[in-house]
Amino acid sequence: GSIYQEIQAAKSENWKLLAILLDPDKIIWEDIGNLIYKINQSPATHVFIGGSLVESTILDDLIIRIKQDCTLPVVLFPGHPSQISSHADGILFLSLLSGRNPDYLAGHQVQAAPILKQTNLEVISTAYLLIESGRETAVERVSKTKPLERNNLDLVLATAQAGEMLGSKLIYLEAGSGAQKAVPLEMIQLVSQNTNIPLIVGGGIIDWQGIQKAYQSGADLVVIGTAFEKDSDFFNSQKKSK
Ligand code: 1GP
Repeated sequence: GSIYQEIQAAKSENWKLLAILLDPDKIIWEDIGNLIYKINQSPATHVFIGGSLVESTILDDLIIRIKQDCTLPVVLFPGHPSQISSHADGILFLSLLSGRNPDYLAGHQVQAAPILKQTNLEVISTAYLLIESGRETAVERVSKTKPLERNNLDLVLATAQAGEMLGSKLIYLEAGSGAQKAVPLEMIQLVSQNTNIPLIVGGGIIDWQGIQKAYQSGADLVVIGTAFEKDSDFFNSQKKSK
């Protein structure tokens, strides 16, 4: 089935999903075989590829290489329309609804649409909400938008619900890569209980307990970037020490 159908099925069956996020700018090419091995050993169900900057030119090569040895769906998580590769399986078609920068609400999407039409990528419309997480994150800096305040739960919920009403298929609550504080659990709970589409949560989750708490609060898919990037044995060591 399609990537989205599988995510929907997981939500309705309460199976939890896990994405490892790889930033092409941070890949050490010499180590790629080992990295893919670790992904295959991990509980990940998806590989997300992206980053706020992505200046690297290895995007196509990286995805081709991953797909040689890894059967997980590869989903683009782009920071810019230049970060599209027809070698992936799908793309999160993000609209940064937490901000008011027209480029990130609709401009980049207009740029990307004709490119995506030339590919077979599964395009998954995603309401992307950046949540305040301590210090400024790359998403905030690059998009020149303000995150939603952590304690303004009403505004976060209204934004997520607006995304659903606009036709988004997923909601992504994002604290930002390497965030000091992850998305608050009560926020995950409020949004998951008051929307009907699958919920992705990521940013600043650094241990197994953080992953489990996000799931228990209602996240359907958790994204792990930095923790795995720093230590490709992350999932092994976490499960043993649990
Ligand atoms: C960032 O949500 C992802 O877009 C992952 O964040 O790098 O903090 O795991 P981390």
